[in-house]
Amino acid sequence: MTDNSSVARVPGIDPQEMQEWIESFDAVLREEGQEAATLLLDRLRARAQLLGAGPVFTANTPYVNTIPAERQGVFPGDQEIERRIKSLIRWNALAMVVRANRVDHSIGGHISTYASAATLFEVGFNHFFRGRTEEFEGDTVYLQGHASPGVYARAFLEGRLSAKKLENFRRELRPDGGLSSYPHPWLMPDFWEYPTVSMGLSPLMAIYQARFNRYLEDRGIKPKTNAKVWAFLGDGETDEPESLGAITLASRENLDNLIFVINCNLQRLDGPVRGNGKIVQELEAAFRGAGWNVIKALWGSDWDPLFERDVDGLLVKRLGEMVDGEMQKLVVESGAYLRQHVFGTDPRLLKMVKDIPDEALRTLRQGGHDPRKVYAAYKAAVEHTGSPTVILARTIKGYGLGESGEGRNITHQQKKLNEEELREFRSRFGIPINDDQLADTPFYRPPEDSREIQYLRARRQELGGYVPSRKVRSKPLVADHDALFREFLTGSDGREVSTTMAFVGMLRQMLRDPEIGKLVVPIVPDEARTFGMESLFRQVGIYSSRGQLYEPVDVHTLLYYKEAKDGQILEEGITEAGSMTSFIAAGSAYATHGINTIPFFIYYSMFGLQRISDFIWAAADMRCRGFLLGGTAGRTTLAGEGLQHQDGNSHILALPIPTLWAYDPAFAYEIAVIIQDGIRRMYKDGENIFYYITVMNEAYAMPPMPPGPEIRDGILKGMYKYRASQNKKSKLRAQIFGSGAILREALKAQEILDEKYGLAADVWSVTSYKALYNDGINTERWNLLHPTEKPRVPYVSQCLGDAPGVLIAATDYLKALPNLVSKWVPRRLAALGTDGFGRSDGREALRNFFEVDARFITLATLYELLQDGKIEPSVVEKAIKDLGIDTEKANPLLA
Ligand SMILES: Cc1ncc(C[n+]2csc(CCOP(=O)(O)OP(=O)(O)O)c2C)c(N)n1
Ligand SMILES: [Mg+2]
Repeated sequence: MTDNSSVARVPGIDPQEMQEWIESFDAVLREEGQEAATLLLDRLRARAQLLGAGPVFTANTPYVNTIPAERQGVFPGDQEIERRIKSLIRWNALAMVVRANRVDHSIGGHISTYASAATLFEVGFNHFFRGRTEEFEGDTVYLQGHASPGVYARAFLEGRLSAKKLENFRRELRPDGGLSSYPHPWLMPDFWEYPTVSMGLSPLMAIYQARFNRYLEDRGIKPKTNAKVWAFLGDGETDEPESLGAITLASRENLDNLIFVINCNLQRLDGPVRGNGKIVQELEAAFRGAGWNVIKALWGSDWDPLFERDVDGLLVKRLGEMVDGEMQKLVVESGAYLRQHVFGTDPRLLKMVKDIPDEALRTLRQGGHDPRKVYAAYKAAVEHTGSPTVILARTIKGYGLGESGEGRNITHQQKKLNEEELREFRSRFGIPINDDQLADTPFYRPPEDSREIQYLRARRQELGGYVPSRKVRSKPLVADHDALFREFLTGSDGREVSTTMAFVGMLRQMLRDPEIGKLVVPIVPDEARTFGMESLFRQVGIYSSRGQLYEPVDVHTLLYYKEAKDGQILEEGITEAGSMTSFIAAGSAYATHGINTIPFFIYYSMFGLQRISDFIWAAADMRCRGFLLGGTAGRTTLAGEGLQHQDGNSHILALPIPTLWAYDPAFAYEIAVIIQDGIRRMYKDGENIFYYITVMNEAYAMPPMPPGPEIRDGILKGMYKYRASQNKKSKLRAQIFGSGAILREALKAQEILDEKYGLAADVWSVTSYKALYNDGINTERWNLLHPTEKPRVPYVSQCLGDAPGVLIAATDYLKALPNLVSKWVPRRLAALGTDGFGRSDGREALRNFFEVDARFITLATLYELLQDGKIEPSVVEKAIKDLGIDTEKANPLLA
C-alpha cells in the first residue's frame, strides 16, 4: 500500500516535489519489484546516515492494517453461520456470569473481556487451532484467562459441557460439580492445559514452550511438525515485565512456531491502558525492534472504502495522532461526535464521510471484530517463516454490551445486567429467546441437527478435535534405576564432597541411563560453573538451535563450552523466570507431547521460590513433574555472598505449594533416595508432584547410608535417627534434630554434650519439615473427622515415641520451620534458626552470628535441661563462658 501521509506533514518541502519523489519510488516498486524497492530504501537510509541526516529509523508503521484490503485474500468460512455461532457463545458466556451472580452476587466473573475477544477466539477455533490426535501433536493455545466464560460457552455448544456445569460456573463446590473461574488444569484436568490468569505468565510460558518444542525436535525426541503455540494476551497484560521480558529470545531463536495475539481493546481494569498514548504503536515498536513479524489488524472492512478515498493520507495521519483516550471515547459517543472529532479537523476529511449517515459511522467496525481481517492476519501469521509473529488486534472492551458497558471504564467488572440490557443484547445478536424468558436468562443451544451445531462440529473435526482438551498420553517408565543410584549409598570413602557435587554426579549417571538418559533435561540460568556442572557441557552439550558457529576460546581444554544442535543442557542465561518456564514446558511434556521429559532445574536457591514463586505455583496448577534444585542453599553455608544470596527462606516459601515436596538433605545417600523415589512416584506411578531439593557447597566426607529398612522410609517421610548416643548410662538425655548443612553442627554438639556434660543425645536428620508438617495436619484432620475411631499418630510423634530428654532443633532456615512440628512432639521443642538478614563472612562466623553452631546447640540443650530442673543455672552460665559465647552479641533477627 502506498502511504502518502507524510506528504502534508513534512515542513519545508514543496508538496509538488515531494509528490515526485513518491511517484519515483512507486515506479521502482511497480517496475522492479519489492526487493528492489527495499534495496533502494536501504541505500537511501545508509546515505542519510553518511551525510549526517540519520540515523533514519522507525519501528512504527502508520496506524492502519498491516495487510491491505487487496492482499487479504478470501475468507474460507461461512461468515453468516460463524456469526450466529459466535452470537450464541456470546449469549451463553454472558448468561453464565449474570446467572452465577444472581445466586450469589459475590461470585464475580467477567463478561467484557470475552466480549472483546470473541472474534479473535472464534476465527481460531473455526479455522486454525488444531487438536491433538494420534497423528499430529496439535497446537498449544494459551487463552486469555478472563475470557474463560467464552471458552466454556463454546464447549457447551460443542456438547462437551452440560448446562448444569455452566449454571455452576464459579461454584465448583456444588455437589454436581462446577466450572473453575479461570483456566486451571489442576481443577479441570481433562479440559484446561495452561493456567493463564496470573497475567504476564503465559506470554513467557508460551515463548519457552515454543522453544522447548524446537529443542525436542532438534534432539530427535519428537518429530518435526508445523504445530504452533498461540498466546492470547490482554493489552494491559503487556505491562507485566514478564510479558515482553523474553521477546528477543523468541526472535533470536527464529520461533516461527509462535504467535501472540494481543487483544488491544485499549482498556485494562481501571481505565485506559495508555490514555495519553497509543498502546498499539508502543507494542509494535517493541516487538518490531525485537525482530518480530508484527501484524496490525486495526480496522474492519467497513473502513476499507474510506482508506481507498484517503489518497492524501489525511485520514491515516489523523488516526495516527489521536491518543487512545480519544479513541476509547469514540466507542461510547454518537456517530455525530465521531464525525466531528475524527473528521471535523479538516474539510477534506469531512468530505470523505459526507455520504455516510451518523449511525453507520458509529458502527464502523474495529479490525479485531471483523472475521475477514482476523482471518487474514492469522493466515499470514501461520504462513510466516523465520520469526515469531505478534498480531495487534483492535477491539472494543465489552463489545455488544451497549450502554451497560461497551468501552466504559467500569466494564471490566460488569457482571449484572437488568432485563432491558439483556433484551438489547439478545436482540442485537439475534438470540432466539423470548422476552418472557429473559428474566431467567436461559442458556441456549440449538438442536443437534441445526446448521450451527453441525458446522461447528465439522470444523473441529476437520481440525483434529476439541481445544482446549488435556490428556495424559505418556506411558509410565518401567525401570527402578537401583543400579544408577547405588554408588551414592555407600559414602565417599573420606573424600570431601558437597551435596551439590554429589547431585551433579547423580545427574551425570542419569544422563547415561538407557531409559531416562535422553529424557533428562538439565536447566541452568548461567550458574553451571557455580555448581560444578561444567563437565556436563562436554558430556551432553549445551543446546543451541544453531549448533556452534564459532570456535570456543577454551576449545583446547577438556571441558570446553560445547554448544550443539542436539545439546541436552538448557543454558538459559540469567533468567530464573525463563528457566522456570522451560521447567514447566519439560515438566508438562508428559501431557503436552506424551513424552516423559524429566527436568532438573538447578539455580541459586535465593532466586527461586523467593523470586519466581508465581511460576512455581502455575507449575503446580499444571500438574508439572520434575526436580527443582536450590543450589548453594542455606543462610550460613554460602560463605562470603551476603544478604541477597544467603537463603534461609526457601523451605518456608515451599510450604504453600501443595504438590511440591521440599527436602533439605545433608548427605549424598539422602539425595539419591529422594531422587530415585521421586522418579518412581512421578514417572512410573504417575503422581502429579514435583520436588524442591536444597543442595549445598560445603564439602565434607559423605557417610554411607546407615543399615535398616527404616532409613530409606524415614528419609522420604521427613526424619530418621541418624546417630544414637553411645552413652547408655547418662540420666541427662536429649533428642537433637539437624537438617542439611546444620546436621553436622548437631553431630558436633552431640560430642561436646557427651564429653563435657555427660549428656546422651540422639541426633536425627530431618530431611523435610514440610513432609512432617503435612503428615501432621493430615493425621489431625482424620482424627477430627473420626472421633470414635482409634486416633492415628503423626509420623513425627511415632518417631519420637517415648524418646527421652529435651528436644532441640537446628536449621539453616527460619526458626518457624522446625516450629511447624512442635505440637506433635512429646515435649517442648527449642528451635534454632537463621531469622534475619545474611552477612558476608565465613561459615564459622555466620553460624556464630545466627546462633546455630554446635556451641549454640549445646547451650540450647543445656538450657532446656535447666528448664526441666535437671541442672543448675550455674552450669549453663559456666557453659556460656566455656563455649566462648558472647551474651552481648548482636541479635541476628534485628541486626
Ligand atoms: C498478575 C495479575 N495482576 C492483576 C490481575 C487482576 N486483573 C485481572 S484482569 C485485569 C485487567 C486486564 O486487562 P487487559 O490485560 O487489558 O485484558 P482485557 O480484559 O482488557 O482484555 C486485571 C488487572 C491478574 N489477574 N493478574
Ligand atoms: Mg485490555
